[in-house]
Amino acid sequence: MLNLIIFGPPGAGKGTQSEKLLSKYQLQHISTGDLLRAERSAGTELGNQANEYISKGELVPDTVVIGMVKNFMLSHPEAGGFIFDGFPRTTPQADALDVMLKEFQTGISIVLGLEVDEDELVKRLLLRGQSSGRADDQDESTIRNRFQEYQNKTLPLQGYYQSQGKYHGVNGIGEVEDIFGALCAHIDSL
Ligand code: B4P
Repeated sequence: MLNLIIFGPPGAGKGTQSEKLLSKYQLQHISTGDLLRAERSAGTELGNQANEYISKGELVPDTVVIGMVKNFMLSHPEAGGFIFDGFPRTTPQADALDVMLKEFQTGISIVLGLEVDEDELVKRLLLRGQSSGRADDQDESTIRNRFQEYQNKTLPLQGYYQSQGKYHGVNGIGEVEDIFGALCAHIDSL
């Protein structure tokens, strides 16, 4: 079973590259950002709760996100592998993911980190904000807050996976196809 984490700061291209990877490797896609936005569009209590955090550029509480991922995995027992996009984002989420995958008698195969500098990220997110309607992409101070959250809570996971020999960083600036090629080269060398 191939289980990969696509890792990186907000706007690094996790969603963009996940779409390409999941069709090439026949994986089940879990994007916590997409799941949270779907809950919000459906007007569920979880979605309304999550929106309070997302609109301020803060991470949604671990218990909410972990429960959502667990439900998603349990409802896809046929999956040949998962691509985790935007999850885990904190150490408790990473610990919970290890436990969940053990229950599936599997584990994380590889962590692919998209490395992009902050100025480029701000440009990308503001540009997406013009067309996506995503409020968290439209205000620069909310975007900066997302980076702060990333630095404080998510970046430490890079070391967590490096110490397990699973982290591989890739330059996330350039043509989407070239970045995809670099990610595939790491997967194919497993
Ligand atoms: P997410 O939906 O995960 O979004 P993201 O980090 O903003 O974007 P991503 O990296 O996927 O970028 P994309 O490919 O779209 O999170 C949103 C919010 O949900 C979080 O802030 C948080 O509040 C909450 N949340 C989600 N998961 C959570 C968790 N586990 N725990 C707690 N809270 C959670 O690319 C961005 C833009 O760049 C696009 O417009 C794209 O077209 C462009 N782009 C991509 N690749 C490019 C390239 N090579 N060159 C130029 N542009 C490129």
